[in-house]
Amino acid sequence: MSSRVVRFRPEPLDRRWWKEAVVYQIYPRSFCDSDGDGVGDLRGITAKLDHLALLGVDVVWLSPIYASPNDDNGYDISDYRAIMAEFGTMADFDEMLAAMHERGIKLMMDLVVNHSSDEHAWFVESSSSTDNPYRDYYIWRPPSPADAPDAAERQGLPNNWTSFFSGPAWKLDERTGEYFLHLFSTKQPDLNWENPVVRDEVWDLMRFWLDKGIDGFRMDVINLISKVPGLPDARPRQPGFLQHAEHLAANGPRLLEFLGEMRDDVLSRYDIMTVGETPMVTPEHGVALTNADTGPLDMVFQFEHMGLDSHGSKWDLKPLDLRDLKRVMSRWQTELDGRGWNSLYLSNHDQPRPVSRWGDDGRYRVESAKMLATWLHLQQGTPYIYQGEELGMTNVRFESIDSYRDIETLNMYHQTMAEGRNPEDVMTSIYVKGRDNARTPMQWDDGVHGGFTTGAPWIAVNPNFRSINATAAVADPGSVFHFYRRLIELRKANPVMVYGHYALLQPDDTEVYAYTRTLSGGVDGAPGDRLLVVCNFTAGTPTFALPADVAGEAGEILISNYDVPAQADPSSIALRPYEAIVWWLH
Ligand code: ISL
Repeated sequence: MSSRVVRFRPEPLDRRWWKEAVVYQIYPRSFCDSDGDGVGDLRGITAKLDHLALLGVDVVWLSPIYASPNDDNGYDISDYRAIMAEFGTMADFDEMLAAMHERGIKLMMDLVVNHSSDEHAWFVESSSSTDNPYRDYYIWRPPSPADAPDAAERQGLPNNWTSFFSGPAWKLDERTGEYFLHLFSTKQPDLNWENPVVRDEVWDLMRFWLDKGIDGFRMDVINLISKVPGLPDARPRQPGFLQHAEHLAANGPRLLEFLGEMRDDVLSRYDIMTVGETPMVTPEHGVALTNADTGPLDMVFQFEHMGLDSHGSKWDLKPLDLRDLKRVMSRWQTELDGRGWNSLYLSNHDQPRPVSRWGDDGRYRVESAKMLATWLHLQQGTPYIYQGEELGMTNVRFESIDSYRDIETLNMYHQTMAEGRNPEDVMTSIYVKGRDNARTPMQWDDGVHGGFTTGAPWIAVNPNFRSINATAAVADPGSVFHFYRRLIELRKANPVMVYGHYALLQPDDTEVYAYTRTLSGGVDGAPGDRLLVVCNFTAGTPTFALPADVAGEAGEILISNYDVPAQADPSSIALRPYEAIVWWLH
C-alpha cells in the first residue's frame, strides 16, 4: 500500500449489507435449461451457481418463477404461491435456495402485485358477477355513456388511457358488461389497492416467501399501485383518442401510505433488501421512497437515464447526448447522497444490451463493455448486473418478426403495421430497443444453442455465441467477465466505491464522463479516500485534463480497461477508444 495522506475527518456512515452488495439478475426462461424442453428452469439455475460464485456477486434477483400463462413471460401471475410448471417444482426451488445460501448468495424474488394474471382465481371470481366478493379486487368501470360528446371515438371506454403494451388500457368483459383496467397486457388486470383486503392478501403472500427464507423483493412497477383518484382522461399530447397516462397512473396520492403499511406489517420484520421498480420518478420521489428513516424501500430503479435515447415513445429513437446522461445521473447521485440510496443499472430483461446501446458491439466490444461497467460500478449505489452483461453479450437482429417473442414488441409491430408505418423503420426500432435483445439465451459455451439447451430454445440464441460465451470468457484473463470480477473485488476492499460522495467534472464535455468519489473516512476507522474516474464514451481519442480546482494529485491506478495504461498522469492525457481509468487522488 502506498502512504496515502489523511486529510479527511471521519464521517458517520449508515452501513448496510445491501449497500455493499452487488446484485445479479437472472431471467429464468433464458438462463439455463436442465431438461431439454427449450425453456430455462430452476435446476438449470442451481447447476450454474458456481459461475455466480466465481464472479463474486452477493445477491440474485430472480425474475418471476410463479405459475403463469406466460402472456408476459411470468409477469402475469396466476398463483403467487406455486412454481411455474415449466420451471420445476417447489422442491427444486428449496434446493436452489439452499444451494445459493451455501455459497453465501442471497435471493431476492420478483414481487408482481400491481396486477395479476386474468387466470388468477381472484380475477376468475371477480369477473364472474358484479356482486361477487372478489369484484373489488380489480378496477371495474361501466362503459361511458352512449350520448357522451366524443362517443364516436371513445367507443364506450371509461377513459382515454393507452396501455404500456399498445391499445386501450381497458378491456370490456362481456359477461358483466363492464371494463377492467389493465395498464399492461389484456391478460394483466390491475389489482385494486384501494381495497384493504387486497393489501392484506399481498402481505400474506409476501410472508409466505419470506418465511421460506428468501432475502428480499424486487417490486415490479410498484409506484403504479396508487392511481390518481377518479382515473380522469389524460391531457391529449398526441394525435388520436388514446393517450399515455403514466403521470396519472404512477406515484398516486396513497403510494407512500400503502408502502408504509407494507413496511410496518411485513418488511420491517425481516432482515431483507427491497428495490422498487418505479417508472416516472424524479430524485424527489427517490428520496421519499428510500430515505433510511422515513422511506418504505431500500432503493428504487429510476428510469430517467433509460429514456435519454428516445423522444417520447421508447421506439422513437435519438442518439444519446452524453451531457444529458451527466445531468440525469449527477442529480440522482447528489440528491440521494445521505438522504436515500441509489440502485445502479444499465441493463435488465426490458432493456437493450448496454454494449450495443452506448458502447460499441463491434471492434471495441470488450473495451466498451469494460468502460460502461467501470462508469456504473464506481458510482454511489448498489450495482446490478443482468445475466450476460458480464460476458459483454450484444443485441440481436432477427430478420423476421416471427422470431420475436416479446408481447410489447409484437403488439407494437402489429399496431404500427395496421397504421401503415414502414416495416423497415419499425424493425430498426426493434433492433435498437426491443426487449428480446436481453432475452436471447445465456451463452454458456460454443456448442449447440450456446449450451443453453439440448432441445429447441423458446427464442433463438444470438448467433455470436461461438465467440461470446461464458466458457471462453472464464478462460481468458483479459475478458469482460474477469473485469467485472475485479470490479466486485475492489468494491469489497474499498468502501469509497460504496459510500464515497460523487462530484461530476466537466459537465459540458460530450465525449468524456469524469467524476470523483470522496470518502472522509469512518469505515472501520479507515482513513479518507478519493478516486478520480475518467471514461471515454467514444471510439475517438479525446483529451482529458484534470481541472485545476480539483484538489489533490493523482497517484496509482486502481483499475483500467487497457492492459497498459497509456499514461499514469491525468493532468492532461489523450484517451484511447472507450478507455476507462480510475486513479487514487492524494
Ligand atoms: O419494458 C419497458 C420499456 O419498454 C417498460 O415499459 C416496462 O414495461 C416497465 O418498465 C415495467 O416493467 C415491468 O413490468 C412489466 C413487465 O412486462 C416487465 O418485464 C417488468 O420489468 C409488467 O409486469
